[in-house]
Amino acid sequence: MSDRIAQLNAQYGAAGRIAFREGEGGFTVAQLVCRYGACELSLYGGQVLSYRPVGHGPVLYLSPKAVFAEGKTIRGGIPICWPWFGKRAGSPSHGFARTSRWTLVETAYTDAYTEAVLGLKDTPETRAVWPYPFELKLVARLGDCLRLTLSCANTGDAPMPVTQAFHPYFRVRDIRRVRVSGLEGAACHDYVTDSDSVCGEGDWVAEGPTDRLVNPKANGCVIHDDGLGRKLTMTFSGARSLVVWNPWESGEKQMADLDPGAYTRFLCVEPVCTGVTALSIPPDGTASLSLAIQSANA
Ligand code: TA6
Repeated sequence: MSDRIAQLNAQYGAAGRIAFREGEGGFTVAQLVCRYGACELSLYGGQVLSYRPVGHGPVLYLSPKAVFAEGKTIRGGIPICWPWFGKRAGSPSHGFARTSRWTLVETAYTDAYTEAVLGLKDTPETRAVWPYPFELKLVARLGDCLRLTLSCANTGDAPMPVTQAFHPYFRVRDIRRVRVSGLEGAACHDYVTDSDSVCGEGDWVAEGPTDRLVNPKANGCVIHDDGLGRKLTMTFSGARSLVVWNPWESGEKQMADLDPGAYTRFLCVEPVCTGVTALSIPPDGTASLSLAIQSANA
Protein backbone atom coordinates (compact mmCIF):
# COMPACT_ATOMS: atom_id res chain seq x y z
CA MET A 1 0.00 0.00 0.00
CA SER A 2 1.46 3.41 -0.95
CA ASP A 3 2.09 6.05 1.70
CA ARG A 4 -0.62 8.19 0.13
CA ILE A 5 -3.22 5.45 0.43
CA ALA A 6 -2.07 4.56 3.94
CA GLN A 7 -2.39 8.20 4.97
CA LEU A 8 -5.90 8.50 3.49
CA ASN A 9 -7.00 5.38 5.31
CA ALA A 10 -5.49 6.59 8.56
CA GLN A 11 -7.04 10.06 8.31
CA TYR A 12 -10.35 9.43 6.53
CA GLY A 13 -10.98 5.70 6.66
CA ALA A 14 -13.37 3.82 8.92
CA ALA A 15 -13.36 0.07 9.40
CA GLY A 16 -16.11 -1.59 7.39
CA ARG A 17 -17.39 1.75 6.03
CA ILE A 18 -14.72 3.77 4.26
CA ALA A 19 -11.49 2.59 2.70
CA PHE A 20 -9.09 3.80 0.03
CA ARG A 21 -7.26 1.73 -2.51
CA GLU A 22 -5.02 2.31 -5.46
CA GLY A 23 -7.12 1.67 -8.53
CA GLU A 24 -6.27 1.23 -12.18
CA GLY A 25 -3.92 3.82 -13.56
CA GLY A 26 -2.67 4.43 -10.04
CA PHE A 27 -5.74 6.54 -9.33
CA THR A 28 -7.03 6.62 -5.77
CA VAL A 29 -10.44 5.02 -5.28
CA ALA A 30 -12.68 5.58 -2.25
CA GLN A 31 -14.76 2.56 -1.27
CA LEU A 32 -17.96 3.45 0.58
CA VAL A 33 -20.10 0.86 2.36
CA CYS A 34 -23.32 1.14 4.34
CA ARG A 35 -26.14 -1.18 5.35
CA TYR A 36 -27.83 -0.57 1.99
CA GLY A 37 -24.95 -1.22 -0.36
CA ALA A 38 -21.53 -0.20 -1.63
CA CYS A 39 -20.02 2.17 -4.16
CA GLU A 40 -16.62 3.21 -5.43
CA LEU A 41 -15.55 6.73 -6.28
CA SER A 42 -12.41 7.68 -8.21
CA LEU A 43 -10.62 10.79 -7.00
CA TYR A 44 -9.46 11.14 -10.61
CA GLY A 45 -12.42 12.84 -12.23
CA GLY A 46 -14.54 12.75 -9.08
CA GLN A 47 -16.21 9.86 -10.88
CA VAL A 48 -18.42 7.21 -9.35
CA LEU A 49 -17.18 3.94 -10.85
CA SER A 50 -19.62 1.49 -9.31
CA TYR A 51 -22.75 1.32 -7.21
CA ARG A 52 -24.31 -1.91 -5.95
CA PRO A 53 -27.26 -1.90 -3.56
CA VAL A 54 -27.65 -4.90 -1.25
CA GLY A 55 -29.67 -7.60 -3.01
CA HIS A 56 -29.22 -6.01 -6.43
CA GLY A 57 -26.74 -6.27 -9.29
CA PRO A 58 -24.45 -3.43 -10.32
CA VAL A 59 -26.43 -0.30 -11.20
CA LEU A 60 -23.75 1.31 -13.34
CA TYR A 61 -21.96 0.17 -16.48
CA LEU A 62 -18.17 0.48 -16.62
CA SER A 63 -16.59 -0.52 -19.89
CA PRO A 64 -14.10 -3.42 -19.60
CA LYS A 65 -12.03 -1.37 -22.05
CA ALA A 66 -12.22 1.82 -20.01
CA VAL A 67 -8.91 3.69 -20.04
CA PHE A 68 -7.45 4.81 -16.72
CA ALA A 69 -4.72 7.27 -17.69
CA GLU A 70 -3.91 10.92 -17.01
CA GLY A 71 -5.91 13.21 -19.26
CA LYS A 72 -8.15 10.41 -20.52
CA THR A 73 -11.87 10.01 -19.77
CA ILE A 74 -13.19 6.90 -18.06
CA ARG A 75 -15.97 5.22 -20.04
CA GLY A 76 -18.74 4.42 -17.63
CA GLY A 77 -19.83 5.06 -14.07
CA ILE A 78 -20.99 8.66 -13.57
CA PRO A 79 -18.71 11.19 -15.30
CA ILE A 80 -19.06 14.83 -14.27
CA CYS A 81 -19.45 17.17 -17.23
CA TRP A 82 -18.22 20.60 -16.09
CA PRO A 83 -17.70 23.51 -16.81
CA TRP A 84 -19.09 22.78 -20.22
CA PHE A 85 -21.39 20.06 -21.51
CA GLY A 86 -20.78 18.69 -24.98
CA LYS A 87 -18.18 19.68 -27.51
CA ARG A 88 -16.05 22.87 -27.34
CA ALA A 89 -13.70 23.91 -30.12
CA GLY A 90 -10.10 23.13 -29.24
CA SER A 91 -10.98 21.42 -25.95
CA PRO A 92 -12.03 17.94 -24.81
CA SER A 93 -15.79 17.43 -24.72
CA HIS A 94 -17.62 17.75 -21.43
CA GLY A 95 -15.02 19.94 -19.72
CA PHE A 96 -11.98 19.23 -17.56
CA ALA A 97 -13.58 18.17 -14.24
CA ARG A 98 -13.70 14.53 -15.32
CA THR A 99 -9.98 14.49 -16.16
CA SER A 100 -8.83 16.40 -13.09
CA ARG A 101 -7.46 15.08 -9.80
CA TRP A 102 -9.96 15.96 -7.08
CA THR A 103 -8.93 16.24 -3.45
CA LEU A 104 -10.63 14.44 -0.59
CA VAL A 105 -12.19 17.03 1.70
CA GLU A 106 -13.89 14.86 4.30
CA THR A 107 -15.71 11.62 4.96
CA ALA A 108 -18.58 10.85 7.31
CA TYR A 109 -20.85 8.00 8.19
CA THR A 110 -23.93 7.32 10.26
CA ASP A 111 -26.19 4.35 10.74
CA ALA A 112 -28.06 5.41 7.60
CA TYR A 113 -25.37 6.52 5.16
CA THR A 114 -21.70 6.79 4.27
CA GLU A 115 -20.42 9.92 2.59
CA ALA A 116 -17.33 11.31 0.90
CA VAL A 117 -16.79 14.95 -0.07
CA LEU A 118 -14.36 15.82 -2.87
CA GLY A 119 -13.13 19.26 -3.96
CA LEU A 120 -11.67 20.85 -7.08
CA LYS A 121 -10.38 24.41 -7.45
CA ASP A 122 -9.10 26.41 -10.37
CA THR A 123 -5.43 26.14 -11.28
CA PRO A 124 -3.21 27.96 -13.76
CA GLU A 125 -3.93 25.09 -16.18
CA THR A 126 -7.70 25.39 -15.85
CA ARG A 127 -7.55 29.19 -16.09
CA ALA A 128 -5.58 28.84 -19.29
CA VAL A 129 -8.54 27.10 -20.94
CA TRP A 130 -11.32 28.63 -18.88
CA PRO A 131 -10.49 32.01 -17.29
CA TYR A 132 -12.67 31.79 -14.17
CA PRO A 133 -11.77 31.11 -10.51
CA PHE A 134 -14.05 28.50 -8.97
CA GLU A 135 -14.48 26.00 -6.18
CA LEU A 136 -16.29 22.74 -6.88
CA LYS A 137 -17.55 20.37 -4.21
CA LEU A 138 -18.94 16.90 -4.85
CA VAL A 139 -20.85 15.16 -2.07
CA ALA A 140 -21.34 11.43 -2.70
CA ARG A 141 -23.78 10.04 -0.13
CA LEU A 142 -24.46 6.31 -0.15
CA GLY A 143 -27.61 5.40 1.74
CA ASP A 144 -30.84 3.74 0.62
CA CYS A 145 -30.06 5.48 -2.66
CA LEU A 146 -26.91 6.97 -4.18
CA ARG A 147 -27.11 10.75 -4.07
CA LEU A 148 -24.58 13.04 -5.75
CA THR A 149 -24.55 16.79 -5.26
CA LEU A 150 -22.21 19.00 -7.25
CA SER A 151 -21.90 22.52 -5.86
CA CYS A 152 -20.06 25.21 -7.77
CA ALA A 153 -18.93 28.52 -6.27
CA ASN A 154 -17.86 31.44 -8.42
CA THR A 155 -14.88 32.84 -6.48
CA GLY A 156 -14.09 35.41 -9.15
CA ASP A 157 -15.38 38.90 -9.85
CA ALA A 158 -17.13 38.23 -13.17
CA PRO A 159 -20.23 36.19 -14.03
CA MET A 160 -19.22 32.59 -14.80
CA PRO A 161 -20.95 30.77 -17.69
CA VAL A 162 -21.47 27.07 -16.90
CA THR A 163 -23.12 24.16 -18.63
CA GLN A 164 -22.98 20.93 -16.63
CA ALA A 165 -24.32 17.42 -16.24
CA PHE A 166 -24.02 14.16 -14.42
CA HIS A 167 -23.50 11.57 -17.17
CA PRO A 168 -24.51 8.23 -15.60
CA TYR A 169 -24.08 4.99 -17.55
CA PHE A 170 -26.98 2.90 -16.26
CA ARG A 171 -26.31 -0.81 -16.68
CA VAL A 172 -29.05 -2.73 -18.50
CA ARG A 173 -29.37 -6.33 -19.69
CA ASP A 174 -30.32 -5.28 -23.24
CA ILE A 175 -31.10 -1.73 -24.37
CA ARG A 176 -33.72 -3.21 -26.71
CA ARG A 177 -35.71 -4.40 -23.67
CA VAL A 178 -35.62 -1.13 -21.77
CA ARG A 179 -38.44 1.39 -21.27
CA VAL A 180 -38.21 4.82 -19.71
CA SER A 181 -41.27 6.31 -18.03
CA GLY A 182 -41.62 9.92 -16.96
CA LEU A 183 -40.78 11.48 -20.32
CA GLU A 184 -44.35 11.53 -21.61
CA GLY A 185 -45.27 14.77 -23.31
CA ALA A 186 -41.79 16.24 -22.83
CA ALA A 187 -40.43 18.68 -25.37
CA CYS A 188 -37.50 17.07 -27.08
CA HIS A 189 -34.60 18.15 -29.32
CA ASP A 190 -33.02 15.31 -31.24
CA TYR A 191 -29.30 15.97 -31.80
CA VAL A 192 -29.09 13.09 -34.25
CA THR A 193 -31.71 14.46 -36.64
CA ASP A 194 -31.44 18.09 -35.45
CA SER A 195 -35.22 18.18 -35.06
CA ASP A 196 -37.70 19.13 -32.36
CA SER A 197 -40.62 17.02 -31.24
CA VAL A 198 -42.72 16.10 -28.23
CA CYS A 199 -42.28 12.73 -26.54
CA GLY A 200 -45.38 10.62 -27.07
CA GLU A 201 -47.59 9.16 -24.38
CA GLY A 202 -46.40 5.87 -22.93
CA ASP A 203 -42.88 4.74 -22.09
CA TRP A 204 -39.97 5.79 -24.27
CA VAL A 205 -37.98 3.02 -25.92
CA ALA A 206 -34.67 3.24 -27.76
CA GLU A 207 -34.86 2.24 -31.42
CA GLY A 208 -31.46 3.33 -32.71
CA PRO A 209 -28.69 5.89 -32.13
CA THR A 210 -30.07 8.18 -29.46
CA ASP A 211 -28.84 11.63 -28.44
CA ARG A 212 -31.69 13.84 -27.34
CA LEU A 213 -32.38 16.70 -24.98
CA VAL A 214 -35.65 16.15 -23.14
CA ASN A 215 -37.54 18.52 -20.83
CA PRO A 216 -39.56 16.18 -18.60
CA LYS A 217 -42.56 17.48 -16.75
CA ALA A 218 -41.23 16.11 -13.46
CA ASN A 219 -37.74 16.04 -11.97
CA GLY A 220 -37.15 12.39 -12.56
CA CYS A 221 -37.80 9.27 -14.57
CA VAL A 222 -37.76 5.49 -14.21
CA ILE A 223 -35.66 3.15 -16.31
CA HIS A 224 -37.53 -0.16 -16.55
CA ASP A 225 -35.16 -3.00 -17.37
CA ASP A 226 -37.34 -5.91 -18.36
CA GLY A 227 -34.20 -7.96 -19.05
CA LEU A 228 -32.89 -7.67 -15.50
CA GLY A 229 -36.35 -7.50 -13.92
CA ARG A 230 -35.57 -4.23 -12.16
CA LYS A 231 -36.28 -0.54 -12.33
CA LEU A 232 -33.91 2.33 -11.69
CA THR A 233 -35.54 5.47 -10.38
CA MET A 234 -33.59 8.67 -10.83
CA THR A 235 -34.54 12.07 -9.51
CA PHE A 236 -32.61 15.27 -9.95
CA SER A 237 -32.56 18.92 -8.92
CA GLY A 238 -30.70 21.97 -10.14
CA ALA A 239 -31.58 21.09 -13.73
CA ARG A 240 -34.74 21.00 -15.84
CA SER A 241 -33.53 18.82 -18.71
CA LEU A 242 -32.20 15.36 -19.38
CA VAL A 243 -29.99 14.12 -22.18
CA VAL A 244 -30.80 10.55 -23.20
CA TRP A 245 -27.93 8.88 -25.03
CA ASN A 246 -26.99 5.57 -26.50
CA PRO A 247 -24.49 5.40 -29.38
CA TRP A 248 -26.03 2.23 -30.78
CA GLU A 249 -23.93 -0.02 -32.97
CA SER A 250 -22.91 2.74 -35.38
CA GLY A 251 -21.64 5.06 -32.65
CA GLU A 252 -20.03 2.27 -30.66
CA LYS A 253 -17.76 1.47 -33.60
CA GLN A 254 -16.23 4.96 -33.23
CA MET A 255 -15.29 4.32 -29.60
CA ALA A 256 -12.12 2.34 -28.90
CA ASP A 257 -13.13 1.98 -25.23
CA LEU A 258 -16.31 0.05 -26.04
CA ASP A 259 -16.39 -3.61 -27.01
CA PRO A 260 -18.57 -4.74 -29.93
CA GLY A 261 -22.11 -5.02 -28.58
CA ALA A 262 -21.37 -2.93 -25.50
CA TYR A 263 -24.04 -0.42 -26.55
CA THR A 264 -26.70 -2.98 -25.63
CA ARG A 265 -25.60 -2.94 -21.99
CA PHE A 266 -26.08 0.68 -20.98
CA LEU A 267 -28.30 3.73 -21.27
CA CYS A 268 -27.23 7.25 -20.29
CA VAL A 269 -29.89 9.53 -18.80
CA GLU A 270 -28.17 12.75 -17.78
CA PRO A 271 -29.51 15.66 -15.75
CA VAL A 272 -28.10 18.64 -17.60
CA CYS A 273 -27.94 22.42 -17.57
CA THR A 274 -27.34 23.44 -21.19
CA GLY A 275 -28.93 25.51 -23.94
CA VAL A 276 -31.70 27.65 -22.51
CA THR A 277 -30.94 26.23 -19.05
CA ALA A 278 -27.23 27.11 -19.18
CA LEU A 279 -26.05 28.92 -16.04
CA SER A 280 -24.44 32.27 -15.45
CA ILE A 281 -23.19 32.18 -11.86
CA PRO A 282 -22.68 35.68 -10.44
CA PRO A 283 -19.53 36.61 -8.49
CA ASP A 284 -19.65 34.95 -5.04
CA GLY A 285 -22.68 33.02 -6.28
CA THR A 286 -23.19 29.27 -6.17
CA ALA A 287 -25.16 26.68 -8.11
CA SER A 288 -25.78 23.02 -7.39
CA LEU A 289 -26.84 19.97 -9.35
CA SER A 290 -27.98 16.77 -7.67
CA LEU A 291 -28.87 13.27 -8.77
CA ALA A 292 -30.37 10.42 -6.75
CA ILE A 293 -30.49 6.83 -8.02
CA GLN A 294 -32.41 3.93 -6.50
CA SER A 295 -32.76 0.36 -7.71
CA ALA A 296 -35.82 -1.78 -7.05
CA ASN A 297 -37.25 -5.04 -8.34
CA ALA A 298 -39.56 -4.43 -11.29
O1 TA6 B 1 -24.36 12.08 -23.63
C1 TA6 B 1 -24.38 12.96 -24.67
C2 TA6 B 1 -23.02 13.08 -25.32
O2 TA6 B 1 -22.69 14.45 -25.45
C3 TA6 B 1 -23.01 12.38 -26.66
O3 TA6 B 1 -23.12 13.31 -27.73
C4 TA6 B 1 -21.69 11.61 -26.68
O4 TA6 B 1 -20.66 12.45 -27.11
C5 TA6 B 1 -21.59 11.26 -25.19
O5 TA6 B 1 -21.97 12.45 -24.52
C6 TA6 B 1 -20.28 10.69 -24.75
O6 TA6 B 1 -19.29 11.68 -24.77
P1 TA6 B 1 -17.76 11.27 -24.38
O7 TA6 B 1 -16.98 12.52 -24.56
O8 TA6 B 1 -17.78 10.79 -22.95
O9 TA6 B 1 -17.41 10.15 -25.32
